[in-house]
Amino acid sequence: MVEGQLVDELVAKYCTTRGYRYSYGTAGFRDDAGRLDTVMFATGIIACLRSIALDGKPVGVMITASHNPASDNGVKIVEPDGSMLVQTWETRATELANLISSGSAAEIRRRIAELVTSAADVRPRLVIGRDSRVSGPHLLECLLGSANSLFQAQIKDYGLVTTPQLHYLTSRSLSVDGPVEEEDYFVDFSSAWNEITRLHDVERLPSAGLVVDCANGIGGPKMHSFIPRCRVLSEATTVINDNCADALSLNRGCGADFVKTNQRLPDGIRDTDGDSRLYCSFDGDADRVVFYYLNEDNRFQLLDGDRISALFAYFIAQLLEQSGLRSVLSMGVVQTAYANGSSTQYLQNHLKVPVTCTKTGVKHLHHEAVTHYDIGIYFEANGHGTVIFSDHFYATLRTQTHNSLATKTLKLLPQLINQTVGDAISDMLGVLAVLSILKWSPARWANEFTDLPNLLIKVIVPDRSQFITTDQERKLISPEGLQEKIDKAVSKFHSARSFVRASGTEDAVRVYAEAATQQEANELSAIVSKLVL
Ligand code: NG1
Ligand code: ZN
Repeated sequence: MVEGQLVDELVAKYCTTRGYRYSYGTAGFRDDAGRLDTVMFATGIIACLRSIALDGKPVGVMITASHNPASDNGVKIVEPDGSMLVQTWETRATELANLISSGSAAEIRRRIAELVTSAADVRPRLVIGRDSRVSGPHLLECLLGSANSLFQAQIKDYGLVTTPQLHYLTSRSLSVDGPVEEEDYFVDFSSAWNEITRLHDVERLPSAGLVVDCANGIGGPKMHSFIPRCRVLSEATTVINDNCADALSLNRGCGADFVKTNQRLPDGIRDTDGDSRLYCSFDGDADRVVFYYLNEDNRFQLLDGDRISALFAYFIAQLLEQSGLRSVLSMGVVQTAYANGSSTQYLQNHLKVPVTCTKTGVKHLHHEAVTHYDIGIYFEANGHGTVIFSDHFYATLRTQTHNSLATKTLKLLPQLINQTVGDAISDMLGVLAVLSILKWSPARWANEFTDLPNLLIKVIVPDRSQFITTDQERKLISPEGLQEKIDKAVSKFHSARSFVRASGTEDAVRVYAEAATQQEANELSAIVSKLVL
């Protein structure tokens, strides 16, 4: 039985940000860091209850606001297998955070007592990590306030880690008896890289070096720990924007989101640097990556999530063909409506690979990939994604007695790719391995197809909840009549497409427009943006 007085004391101490409305969205809770104390306290309770409901299995908690400005923060809960929190529990998290935020002292006391006493007599286990934001330690304290005082949880705090490291370490804590350390992450992925590059006699990258922009986030120090363990890369890689001690520089003028949204080089790279190098940018918590290079005219060329999907699909289809497994193992790509139309055409018509479209948010893409394919490749255009391999994939490869180079490579790929969630470091290794094996320069990779010109912008509207979509967010059903107007606008342009949806992470709607020329895409975007206001 929990003492009412204890609850009162804890709420008074840790829940200082009351009176706000919170929502556990696509990326967990995310807000200005100064508004999150109550959310963290509530998340401590929900994470412990989730672990108890799963018989004390380790549940992950990551404190991060990814690519958002340095003044924001957030938190998300990770299932013991490393996947995102199941949806029914997201609702519970939202309800509890709002009750503690806005309920009376008596209501809060009653609800928390109910939750704690109805839980089975199991000691919960939490695996915790945070990105480099200065608000992290304080928010962690609020989370521990409930997890320790109400549940006496068993806690493994990994301190500063990337989001994908936390997912990986959570799933390892489930599958391994004994201690799991951050070192395991470094060893597992660097060993896979060293093995696959040795197998293919890779001695150099197919570009004059690699430059990695770490968004001045937690990816910087992690890359410095990781890269020296990787053959070839240790000599070929330069890490920039790695100053996570300068809190305010996080995601500012650099990082995957900046590069993708502005379609330009980040701070720290000049267009006079054109020297056939391959560049990539991580976001603030290193779960996204986009690549780029400077072409012969020193012009910036982006290689985004659509390109990464296409590269993996091309390479794995070739391996399946070579090992005679193309008809035995199903492979498909999952995209969102933001995928460039050319990439979808390329996959379906050129590579003959099935493509499915889902709602925005990696949990939707992940679910689709797991449900439909033995090899499910999914990337959002912004560079967030991974490749996942089914039990049938592993079982099939175990029965392959003739180990050709292609079969050996297929066996190694799942070890190189962090399957729990999109991971900038591991996705980067995957891309570099494929490019090195194929001996493809960045320009050769870009040559596979030409993107349709497009524009993605944010429009601030009075109430974004009015914008309700259907058909995987490609069509609006509310506000009434708006979709018909958008369709009419689209019909005036060539090879055009446009859709509008409310952002799940910002108070705005997003307008996407694509057309045969950049001018047409811009014009279409301007027309649709006016329509939504
Ligand atoms: P919203 O704000 O719902 O569009 C953005 C990204 C998503 C995803 C989430 C989580 C775009 C268009 N949207 O979602 O792909 O990454 O953030 O971080 O890039
Ligand atoms: Zn991120």
